[in-house]
Amino acid sequence: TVTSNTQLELERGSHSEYREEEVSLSSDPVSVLFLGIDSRDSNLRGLSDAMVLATFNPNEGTVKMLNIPRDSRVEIVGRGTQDKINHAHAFGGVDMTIDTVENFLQVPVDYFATINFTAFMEIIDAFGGVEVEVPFSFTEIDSEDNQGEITVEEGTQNLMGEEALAFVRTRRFDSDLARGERQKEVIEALIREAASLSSITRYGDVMDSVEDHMKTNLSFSDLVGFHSYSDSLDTIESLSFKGTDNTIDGVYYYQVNEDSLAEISTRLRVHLELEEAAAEQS
Ligand code: JXD
Ligand code: MG
Repeated sequence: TVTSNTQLELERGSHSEYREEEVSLSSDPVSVLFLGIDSRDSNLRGLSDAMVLATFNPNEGTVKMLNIPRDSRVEIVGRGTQDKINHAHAFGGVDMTIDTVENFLQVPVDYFATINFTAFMEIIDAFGGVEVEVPFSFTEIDSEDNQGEITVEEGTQNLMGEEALAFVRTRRFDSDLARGERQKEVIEALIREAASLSSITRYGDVMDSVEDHMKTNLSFSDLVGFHSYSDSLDTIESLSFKGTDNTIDGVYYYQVNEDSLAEISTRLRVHLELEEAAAEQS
């Protein structure tokens, strides 16, 4: 059974402060925040260097995914300061991270899944690897930060854990924004796998193997309910913010463009059926 160490209740209780009642992954439009922590050990403390918010609409059978750049300058809810969004996790764990993301986007975060390097590699290996489009050949540090240990070749590749981790971590050949696109590509592949019938028996194995290296408020029955998407899942739309580089007192930040923030917030709220789509312009 899936028990255990991976399950975590949020301080807020059963539902988001941005909702009136509890929702369910199998029957309601919901959001899931995927967090990748830059650590290996089981305490799951550290910076959330990978942040992807996915919204799922079962009425349409559609998914949207937004990467939140880790250097985005936002209000850290509970501290009242402007800081990089990935610092919320170091200050106040997943609770502060969710409060901060909700306040920034004005969108409820219903579920979360937090993993570290160890869990990421175990999940990818349990799924038999992940097929991605590698844009250029590169050599990177491995999961223990040993230099030059991992080489990934350009082209369509099925990457196992170590290589897949290098693929979602590497940024020095392009940028943090570009690796955010790679993170969405990997999550998309995992979502498609998770929706397919053959992987259902693997949920238990995956959840057991990751143990202390993953925390989530998704239950096993939530994951099983996710199969309601298996027939209909054709479009997974990828969303990205527009923004500018901004250095303040020598510290680099990403400044999300306000119009872009408002537009994406509205699109996610419409997808979650929290508001009506604006009438088409004729
Ligand atoms: C050292 C030096 C020096 C210091 C500092 C790094 C450099 C320096 C030398 C060595 C201290 C450092 C750079 C983290 C980057 C990330 C996070 C990735 C984390 C993950 C992967 C997550 C990916 C996803 C997540 C989503 C998936 C899930 C799974 C659950 C989903 C399922 C599907 C089913 C779902 C449903 C049905 C709903 C099961 C949640 C896609 C865990 C992006 C340097 C690099 C790489 N050190 N790093 O080297 O350190 O370098 O080289 O010797 O002492 O000064 O300057 O900066 O760090 O950018 O990246 O390393 O990695 O922290 O911060 O360039 P960085 P880093
Ligand atoms: Mg880091």
